[in-house]
Amino acid sequence: MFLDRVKISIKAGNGGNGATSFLRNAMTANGGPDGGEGGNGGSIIFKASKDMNTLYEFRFHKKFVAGNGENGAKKLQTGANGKDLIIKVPCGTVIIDSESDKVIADLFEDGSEFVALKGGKGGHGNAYYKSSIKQAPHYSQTGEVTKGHEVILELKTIADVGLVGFPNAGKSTLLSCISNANPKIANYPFTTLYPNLGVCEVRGQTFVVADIPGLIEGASQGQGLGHYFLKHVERVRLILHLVDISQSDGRDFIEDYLTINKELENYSSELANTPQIVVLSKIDLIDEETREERIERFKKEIGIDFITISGATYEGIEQLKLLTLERLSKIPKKPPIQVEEFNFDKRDYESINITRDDEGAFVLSGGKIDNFIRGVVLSDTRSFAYFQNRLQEMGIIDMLKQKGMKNGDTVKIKDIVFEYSE
Ligand SMILES: Nc1nc2c(ncn2[C@@H]2O[C@H](COP(=O)(O)OP(=O)(O)OP(=O)(O)O)[C@@H](O)[C@H]2O)c(=O)[nH]1
Ligand SMILES: [Mg+2]
Repeated sequence: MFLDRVKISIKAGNGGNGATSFLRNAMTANGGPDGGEGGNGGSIIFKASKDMNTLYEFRFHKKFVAGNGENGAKKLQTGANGKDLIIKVPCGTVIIDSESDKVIADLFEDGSEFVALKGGKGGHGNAYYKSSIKQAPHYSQTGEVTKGHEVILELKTIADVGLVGFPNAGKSTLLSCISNANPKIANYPFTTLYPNLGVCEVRGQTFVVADIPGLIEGASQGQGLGHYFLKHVERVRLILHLVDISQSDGRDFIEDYLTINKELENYSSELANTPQIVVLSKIDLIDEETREERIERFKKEIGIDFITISGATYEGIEQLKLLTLERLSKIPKKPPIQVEEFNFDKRDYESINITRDDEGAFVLSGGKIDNFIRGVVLSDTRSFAYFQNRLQEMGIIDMLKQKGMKNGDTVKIKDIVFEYSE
């Protein structure tokens, strides 16, 4: 079974909590703070692998969660970092953010990596907060909790050459003649159900050929299997357009040629503009006279260069390989899709917003506030005093005053509600 588009969910690991702890042993009755740092969460990383050629592995496995960071502990023990999760995908996998439909990565080269989600930061332990004026902080910071996201993986095959044509035109036969691939060949349409890749070697050089399932009229609109697979032709540099000149399926070969080109055009102008070599196939099935007559017709009605081959007698195969190599040498490789840097959770550590609620209370929100509040465990009056000091230091009290806060006004920060007093 071939699978080339799948939606999966990913989540980076949470950061571990920092610890609140004080050194106590036989020698020290009242030691300093020794709560260690929380470990960072693991990241979600995609990695391209040439050993995979479908997304089949994602058929049942759709949820990917990286390891959480461990909590810090006493004696300044730092929590272990969560394990990164490396998700292997075939080369040519495009990663799309499901919510915005934006392409966020194109894993083109074998071994290339993309960090989709960074693990949550570990929280600071109380030892971190020790200072000359604050000898015994009674608070620590919780780890950053990460959010899950959905992404679509879409495989867009990477090959130098794509074999395109009607079903039964002889594409798979040609692939088996020119490359190491062993595709299924049969005398019925739609034998090939997914792209097969083969490596063709000519004069010490190689190129990759993709055999694409047969196209029919309306393929670009979803007829047959075509539309499904046209995306696998998007990245080829050169199309070998196979046309069954023997007309073994009873259609007119010139009509076939025009129909396929129209489908490529309907799909995208880029496909229509991809260089082609027209390959008139199955010449062994017609006598010389018919052959000449049809070739003349093609020259007259279409008037572009072509090559004739037979996958049965191998006539023309060597010439086709050489011509393909020669043409490829003049066509630059297609680059990966250019993507802007994408950040799922644009981590905002800077913003501070002040609004008033229905009761007139001052409500604080924003990234800087969220990050700050992570550090607040209001377990005792000392940590509340620290909290107030920090509000002062961060300039938040001044900002609130500018917005009209006076003695006795209520201030809300997430779950914390207090009355301001000078
Ligand atoms: N005599 C002769 N038969 C051929 C030639 N090329 C292909 N065939 C036969 O034509 C039939 C179809 O060939 P395939 O290579 O499977 O055709 P295809 O284009 O891959 O077809 P789909 O995968 O269905 O799109 C098979 O029976 C082949 O043996 C040829 O050059 N000469
Ligand atoms: Mg085939």
